[in-house]
Amino acid sequence: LSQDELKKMVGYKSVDDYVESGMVVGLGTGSTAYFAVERLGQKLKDGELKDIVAIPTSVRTKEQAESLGIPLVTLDTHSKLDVAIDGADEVDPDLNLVKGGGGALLREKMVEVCADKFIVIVDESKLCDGLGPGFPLPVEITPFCHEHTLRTIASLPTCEGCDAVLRMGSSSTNKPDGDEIAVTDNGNYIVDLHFKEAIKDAPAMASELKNTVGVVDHGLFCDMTTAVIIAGSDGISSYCS
Ligand code: DER
Repeated sequence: LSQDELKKMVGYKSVDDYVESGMVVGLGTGSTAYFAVERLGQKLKDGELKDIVAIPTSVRTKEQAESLGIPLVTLDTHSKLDVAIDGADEVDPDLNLVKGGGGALLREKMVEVCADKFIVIVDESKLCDGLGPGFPLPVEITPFCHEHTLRTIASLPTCEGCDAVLRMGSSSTNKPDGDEIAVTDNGNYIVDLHFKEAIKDAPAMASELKNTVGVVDHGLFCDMTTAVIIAGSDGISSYCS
């Protein structure tokens, strides 16, 4: 099975297993969440699901959902969701996550902290023993004095030894494909923190980052995951926190 087929398997299964008619659903961002959004649109269209409203976590998910006719609302009118479904860049054994590879971490976290259930959908390549080395940790920062903020982050005790890199090109990929600074949906910049060793204390790093003036939020999603659905070459497995 190709990686895309694995992503489609878990994207579809997450909707089949966790979304019921009448729910308020958070829609994640990225190539795996794309399939969950596709499945939701399909089931609304064929009448299997009714009376769903959804909250997108990025402009591109909003556009995909609109193209599928999924009714959309915001947290301003629906600040409690039944379920949110999203991908991740890394999942550790405690189901803590690194997210933000697609540049959508702020809206994702805002939506996903409001969901009764947060379902993470990944292919097996995202599993790791410790967060960090496998995928750089995205940190969303304000554009004002961003070089100063980048240096401040790099010198934080919990981030010691990291290589802090300003994300260039499009914010949705950390492949620098241009000489422009990447800008998020919220008009902010992203610094990607490259670690050589596994992050020892993710919650401590999370709070230190959050308490740094100029940092808007970061891609550590700790103690948020309800269940992770994993597609691997030997089929689908899921783990609950
Ligand atoms: O940017 C994000 O947080 C995405 O959800 C990312 O973590 C997963 O994207 P993928 O499903 O395209 O790998």
